[in-house]
Amino acid sequence: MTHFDLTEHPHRRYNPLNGTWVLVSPHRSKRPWQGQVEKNIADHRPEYDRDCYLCPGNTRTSGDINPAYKGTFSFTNDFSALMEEVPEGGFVNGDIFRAESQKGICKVICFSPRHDLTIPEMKVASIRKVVDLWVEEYTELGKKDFINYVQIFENKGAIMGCSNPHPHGQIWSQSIIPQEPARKSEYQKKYFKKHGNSLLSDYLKIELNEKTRIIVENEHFVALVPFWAVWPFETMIISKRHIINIAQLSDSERNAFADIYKRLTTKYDNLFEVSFAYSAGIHQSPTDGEDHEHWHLHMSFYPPLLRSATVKKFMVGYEMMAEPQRDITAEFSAKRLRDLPEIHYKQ
Ligand code: H2U
Repeated sequence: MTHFDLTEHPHRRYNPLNGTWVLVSPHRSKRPWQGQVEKNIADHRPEYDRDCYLCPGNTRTSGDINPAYKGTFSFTNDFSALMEEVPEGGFVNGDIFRAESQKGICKVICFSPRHDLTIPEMKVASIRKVVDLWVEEYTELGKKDFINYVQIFENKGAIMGCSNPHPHGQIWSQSIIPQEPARKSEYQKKYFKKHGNSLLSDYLKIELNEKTRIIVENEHFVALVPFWAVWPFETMIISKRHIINIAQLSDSERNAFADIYKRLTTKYDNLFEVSFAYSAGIHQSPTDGEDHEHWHLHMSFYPPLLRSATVKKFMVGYEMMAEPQRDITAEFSAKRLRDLPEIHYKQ
């Protein structure tokens, strides 16, 4: 028997941010594969679409008319999952049945007036306006008494359930801290108490030294495939400085965030030469007024694609019944993304 090798042998990897595990089976990527290798799904969109409910000047389903916006634009979701006016209360029946009422505000944010662009195709200066809007919304929503957590996210691509290709994201804010950020809060807090540093500051030090999982970096941010990634091309953008939320970003950090967001998503598009689908979201400190010095701002990207423009990873079988599993290693995925050009394939 040879020595254990992360690139050869089945193993489990631990996610220190939420205490979960992923099974990694690198030997399986050597098995024969006869799946599709197609690319270039044609996607020609006009700059303005009169049927799009997010384009400037158009009427939404609610009857509201979008302003003739030139940069970014946000509005309260006409079909909000959470609402402001909900009676307090809930339902408890013994230790088994539990329900609790939940208040919140959901917003839609348009990244650009241009219907045909996506983040990797936008200019850094325009993406900077998206970062500014995130900060504004996080701050304003977070100030409200009944809002204790603000989740900023982007669903990109029809396979991720995105209903409209116009570049946009969403913000759901609510009165409790939902389970994923709550777990991340708990694990980061434990780490911070024990080590006196944020978990992601210590993690970044090792990654910046090893370099095997880094895709791109700039003065203030690093984009990498985390050691514990579940999705084949899962990535994270982590701030180099220990900041707990986007409201703490300096002017140059806001520009750097826009820069790395564009560079990472350009690599994504270049991977299979297709507009790369993902769900991405910012994890940061809750807005409940408590002390959150253990939090470290980061943005996670979960793309579903595995081998080509259409071959997707499914979370099925063992993964639904037991725990997540991947074949290609995080290091392999990072190298593939790192080695891609930074110029968008459509240019
Ligand atoms: P997704 O495509 O990422 O699901 O986001 C679009 C959101 O836009 C969706 O949540 C909202 C939907 O509720 N929407 C409006 O608020 N007004 C409309 O006129 C159509 C869709």
